[in-house]
Amino acid sequence: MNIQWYPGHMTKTRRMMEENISLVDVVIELIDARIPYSSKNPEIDELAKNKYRIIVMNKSDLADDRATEIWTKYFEDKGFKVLLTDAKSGKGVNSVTNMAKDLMAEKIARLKQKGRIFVPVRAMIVGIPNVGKSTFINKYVGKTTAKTGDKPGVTRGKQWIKVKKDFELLDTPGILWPKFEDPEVGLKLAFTGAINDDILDMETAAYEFINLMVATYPDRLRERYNVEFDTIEPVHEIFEK
Ligand SMILES: Nc1nc2c(ncn2[C@@H]2O[C@H](COP(=O)(O)OP(=O)(O)OP(=O)(O)O)[C@@H](O)[C@H]2O)c(=O)[nH]1
Ligand SMILES: [Mg+2]
Repeated sequence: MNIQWYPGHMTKTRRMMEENISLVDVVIELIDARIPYSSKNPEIDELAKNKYRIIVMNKSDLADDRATEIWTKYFEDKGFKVLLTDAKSGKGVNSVTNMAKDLMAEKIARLKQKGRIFVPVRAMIVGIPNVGKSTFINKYVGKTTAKTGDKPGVTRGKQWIKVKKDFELLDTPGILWPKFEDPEVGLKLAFTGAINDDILDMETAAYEFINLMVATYPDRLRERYNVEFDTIEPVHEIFEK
């Protein structure tokens, strides 16, 4: 099954990001801790070159801790600052302030030396649809300022949010990229809710999902749906159950 989803509003968002990138020092990219590779938009690196970078592995409450540890190291080795969060409960969210300020420390000191008294930190929050950007911002700010929802495409248009006197965040709509070279990437984005259900053949997607779960976390599938099956059973039989 080959899934591609790149509606027009994503092109528009990308353009908006390019227009606003010069206003920010830090780019905070939220990825889904369950699918760190598939949820990292390869176009962000180009957009955010020359910016301070933070990768937030959100939904870490739903991910496999051991895998999360390995991926954290992977991104740190590539030079990113990495933060693990559960934006729903708020766990880890507040650490982003110090992380951003640490990254900015040298620049702030340099500007202050030149006589600037007030140096605000401005950051852009980016990420795939439904990854939790608006939930993250709401927890961070401590009140509901950004609209959230259990489907992709809730945020429309940009929104500046003043967190503190010296910290501002730009919330953006989720975007994907024009082509998923690897079909597995499209599938994993669909399984985790980054792709609009309307364009999916649900039965085929379910078969693919069962295949993946049987090969990786069969016990979680048994628990979640309260079914018994053997991992060598044909997928349609597990589906029927
Ligand atoms: N379990 C869990 N759920 C989360 C977490 N963060 C967000 N969610 C849920 O994920 C869904 C999407 O959250 P949003 O904040 O609307 O996501 P978004 O990235 O702003 O989505 P778009 O605006 O559509 O791009 C909501 O149902 C949230 O409650 C998390 O860390 N853990
Ligand atoms: Mg949003």
